[in-house]
Amino acid sequence: MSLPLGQRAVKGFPRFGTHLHRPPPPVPPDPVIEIGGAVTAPLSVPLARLAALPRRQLTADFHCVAGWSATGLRWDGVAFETFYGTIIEPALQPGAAITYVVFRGLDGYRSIVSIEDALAEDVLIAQRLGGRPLDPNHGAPVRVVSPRQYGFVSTKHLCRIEVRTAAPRQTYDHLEPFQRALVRGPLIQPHPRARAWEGERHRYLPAWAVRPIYRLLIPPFTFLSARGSSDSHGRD
Ligand SMILES: Nc1nc2c(c(=O)[nH]1)N[C@H]1C(S)=C(S)[C@@H](COP(=O)(O)O)O[C@H]1N2
Ligand SMILES: [Mo]
Repeated sequence: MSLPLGQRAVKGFPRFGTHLHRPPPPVPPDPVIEIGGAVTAPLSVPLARLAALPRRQLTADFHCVAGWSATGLRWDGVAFETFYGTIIEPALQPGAAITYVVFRGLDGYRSIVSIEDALAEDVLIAQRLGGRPLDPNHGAPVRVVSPRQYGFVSTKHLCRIEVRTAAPRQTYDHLEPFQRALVRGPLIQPHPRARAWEGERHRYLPAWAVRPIYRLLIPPFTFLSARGSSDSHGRD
């Protein structure tokens, strides 16, 4: 089994993210995916509609930019390509040339992906992991999975998709003040394509320069994420 350069396999699949210790967001009783941006009118797609679309299964490794990889994850859901072609494309403003997609989660998180990367055949709106409905820690009710890109692209708790005709500006309103300070500095500037096999960790700096620094983030992020995880509720 081989991994992209600088990645180390971990056992299992840790909860990890900029959410840190915050618990996963509650799932609304009738979850929807809102569609916005360059569409003729905003759409609200009930998740129940996914059941009518062709299913896509995928077994893939998951690479976090900080340097850990979870291996052999079995996902099940709808290919984003299928969702885009069936639901988003018919709603686009006439003549709109979509270049970017913004995925937003119920916790306010967002990832920005070029339309080419988003439409890769292995990008999924995942509903199941390892044969079970997605649990809150890993993105219930549904999440994006883009296995060839670093994990920060794979927005959990997906609730909104925006289609854009120009590069959206990065915003960090979902982050804690200290994280915002980090991303305002030069050290953490996500690469716009984030392809794991190309080592696209940082927008400007080479992978070898940021790898040892990013690796330092793994223990605290893993610890805090586990503390806030849904199965630690009621304990301590
Ligand atoms: N909604 C949301 N999605 C998110 C994050 C987050 O904080 N919130 N973190 C990202 C990062 S950095 C990683 S590595 C993966 C981790 O996914 P996991 O918790 O299922 O392991 O989720 C990504 N998607
Ligand atoms: Mo990550």
